[in-house]
Amino acid sequence: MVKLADEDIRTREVLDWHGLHVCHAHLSSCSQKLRIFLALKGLDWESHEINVGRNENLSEWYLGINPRGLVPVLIHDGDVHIESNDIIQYLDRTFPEPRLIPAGFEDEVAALLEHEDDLHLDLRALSFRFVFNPRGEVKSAEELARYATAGSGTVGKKKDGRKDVEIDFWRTLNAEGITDDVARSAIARFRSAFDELQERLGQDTCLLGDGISVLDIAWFIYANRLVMAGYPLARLHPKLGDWFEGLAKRPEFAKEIALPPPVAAHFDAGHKRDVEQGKTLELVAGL
Ligand SMILES: N[C@@H](CCC(=O)N[C@@H](CS)C(=O)NCC(=O)O)C(=O)O
Repeated sequence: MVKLADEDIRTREVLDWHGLHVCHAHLSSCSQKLRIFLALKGLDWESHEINVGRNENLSEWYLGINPRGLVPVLIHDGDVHIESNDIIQYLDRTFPEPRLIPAGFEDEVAALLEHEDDLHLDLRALSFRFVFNPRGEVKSAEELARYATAGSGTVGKKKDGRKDVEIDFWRTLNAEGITDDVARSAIARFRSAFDELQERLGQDTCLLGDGISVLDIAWFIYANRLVMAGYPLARLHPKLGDWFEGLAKRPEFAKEIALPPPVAAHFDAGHKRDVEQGKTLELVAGL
């Protein structure tokens, strides 16, 4: 559980925020996961939208809330919680009805969510290569310099190394983009994770039996992003494809994956260019 210590937090106003407040971003996969979770829980929360496209997450103000500069963040009665999977587990314990982590499965779910989080930079790499179609440099050298120095730089009072990993990702993206080799390795890791999930699904409708759990929410969002990137989910993992289609019809899920028309048009333009250049995800990975 990653609840920040008092000295980690520089933006002191949040200590006075009562109730549930969420700092989140529209197309962020971790934010989508948390918003679906909150909707299924029926919890009311106050929204603080952070525009990561404009790098608002790298501002002094936001780094004063989350020293890692990442979304989402939960502020519950002045306590600041970071890391989407920790936030979800915390909320499920704190507001147990309806349970989205079945009793007795807490440790197994925690381990499986950790596996999901381990693939997060792979998801980001594939998103930048095959979905987002960025216009120019995503984060300037100046913004990255501010990222390096703003905020306390500590989590739980200890110097935190996560920000360096993030900065390294953005510098590499600026310098060389997402290469075919990086894309292929990421796709291979997702393919093997999806094979495991399909096995886990067996004849059930959800990943932990027949009721929706946080695992369905988390993997649905990843599967959706991979499908957007052009990964042939239904062809390579037919049962998982059915599971995905079933969840996509539910209103809480459908709402999160709907794209505003201008965003969809921008993503389509990138995909069209990849098709013309013979550089779609399927062709790059030889699927
Ligand atoms: N392990 C973190 C990952 C959070 C993360 O990487 N969030 C992304 C959005 S999904 C982000 O904040 N990216 C910052 C950026 O794009 O500048 C979590 O689960 O909360």
